[in-house]
Amino acid sequence: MKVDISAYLVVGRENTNGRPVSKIVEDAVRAGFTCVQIRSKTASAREMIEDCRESAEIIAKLGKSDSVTLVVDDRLDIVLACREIGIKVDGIHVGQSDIPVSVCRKFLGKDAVIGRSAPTKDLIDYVKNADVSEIDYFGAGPVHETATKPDCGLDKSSGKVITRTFPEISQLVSASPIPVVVGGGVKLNDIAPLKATGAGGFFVVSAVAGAENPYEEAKKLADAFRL
Ligand code: TZP
Ligand code: MG
Repeated sequence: MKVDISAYLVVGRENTNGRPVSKIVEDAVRAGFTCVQIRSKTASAREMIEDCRESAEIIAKLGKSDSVTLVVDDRLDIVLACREIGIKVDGIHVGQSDIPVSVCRKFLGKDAVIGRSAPTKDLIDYVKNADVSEIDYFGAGPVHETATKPDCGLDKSSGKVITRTFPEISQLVSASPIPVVVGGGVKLNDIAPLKATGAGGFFVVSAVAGAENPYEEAKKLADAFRL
């Protein structure tokens, strides 16, 4: 599947203020989001499968199964289980300490979408030299420190969170042979400068999943990136 990372929602049960994950997915996709990642560090496997099922069904109901990509963070087992029971999950997003890309690719096949988080340290060198033959896009950030993932950008030696400035993101985008989606604390007023860096898209959790009106917030964000 060809992936459109321009407006990318990351969501799990811990991010929705008690609302169903699939309701947030529905609002975001209706508002023009093109990629959805189910990510939870607290949900059980069965709960994650259920969230994938309901999300895939909603994407299908909106007639967007071929244009909106549904991936799971980290959990190759969940992706495989979904596929086994007929739930359309398109791929996986893995970080630096997760299951190797080559293993994901072997199990998921050539048409799967595989995203990879760029590391915190030596970012530019990494994207220049990384083997990207089996990866569809890089994720990078954070733009701001974020309570959603407090260890994002954490430099273990200094204990400080390293955020990415827009000029750094521009450099990163130019150095990367594949598209880069950028997130971490991203809010509406970050979208214009982010777009100006040449990034392929933005990703958000709380700006949409934590919003009182997720549809309206998602629409503002998606429109801002595209206009
Ligand atoms: N990966 C890097 S930062 C992050 C993830 C999943 C969380 C971003 O959350 P928010 O609420 O958009 O700051
Ligand atoms: Mg991970």
